[in-house]
Amino acid sequence: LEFLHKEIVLRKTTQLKKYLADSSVTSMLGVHNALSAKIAEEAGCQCLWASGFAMAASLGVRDNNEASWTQIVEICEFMADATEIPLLLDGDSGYGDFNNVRRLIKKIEARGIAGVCIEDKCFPKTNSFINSEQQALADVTEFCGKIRAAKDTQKDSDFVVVARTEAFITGQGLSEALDRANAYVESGADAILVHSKEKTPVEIDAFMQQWKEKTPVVIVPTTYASTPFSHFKDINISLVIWANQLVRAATKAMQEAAGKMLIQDEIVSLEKNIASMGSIFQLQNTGELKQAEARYHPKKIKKVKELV
Ligand code: SPV
Ligand code: MG
Repeated sequence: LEFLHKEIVLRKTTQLKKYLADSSVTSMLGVHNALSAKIAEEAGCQCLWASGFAMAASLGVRDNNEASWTQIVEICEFMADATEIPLLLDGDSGYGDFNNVRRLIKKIEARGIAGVCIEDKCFPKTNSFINSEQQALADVTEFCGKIRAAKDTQKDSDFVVVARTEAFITGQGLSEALDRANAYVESGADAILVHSKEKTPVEIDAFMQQWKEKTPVVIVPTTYASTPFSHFKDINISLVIWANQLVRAATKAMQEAAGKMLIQDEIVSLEKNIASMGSIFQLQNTGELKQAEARYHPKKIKKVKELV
């Protein structure tokens, strides 16, 4: 029966592809390590965004490809191992040229990552919210080569390659965004991520009005987060990425706690506002190890009991 159950559960790649294809809009939460990934999953999140910004921040470096791609893949491996839901890697500009992209795809597929998003910026990239008008877009032909290289390399036919255009971010406007999106779809992209830093979804609305392709569209409404969620469904968005709110929530909580912990009287009041040790043991699936010990190493349990 266990075998049968395993057969029925969809592969993570297939799950992600379904979220892109179905008519409803799915929220993805941006995560930066396995703990945040697990927390997002337990909150009911259906798929995860391995945020380049958030992973960089958690490593204490900038979102400028200061962490190497193998360091990023290592974090993603922990996230994928800790969760049952698909993980989409923010693969920046692909960490180099088409050949680096091929190697990336080979390695992330082997580690259970369901898809990658590659953006049309140059290496090393800069976060979209920093001096964005001065950022150069990648050459279209060269970027299309990266998308084709990714699609030709994947072994699992459902592995997802999202092409992200920064045309709006760099101030290039609608026709550039559309031309690029069309070229990326022709090169095999499974979805287009169109990014905007406007306070309202004006650019996204304009893009969606013209976007006649059936290819799913992904957005990151960090600056236009106050838009009613139903609007995204109305304009046929497939995935909405809440990219950085979890790392920001964690940062503020830790800043507040750290400040209080240095004042002795505050430690007691802090206790009721922080996660219990038990809840962290649960996130680590500590109970499973106890069960495994009973099954595979019962003598160990006996020994521990004798000691106490
Ligand atoms: C990320 O989460 O790293 C992103 C989204 O790429 S953004 O920071 O908005 O560019
Ligand atoms: Mg990023």
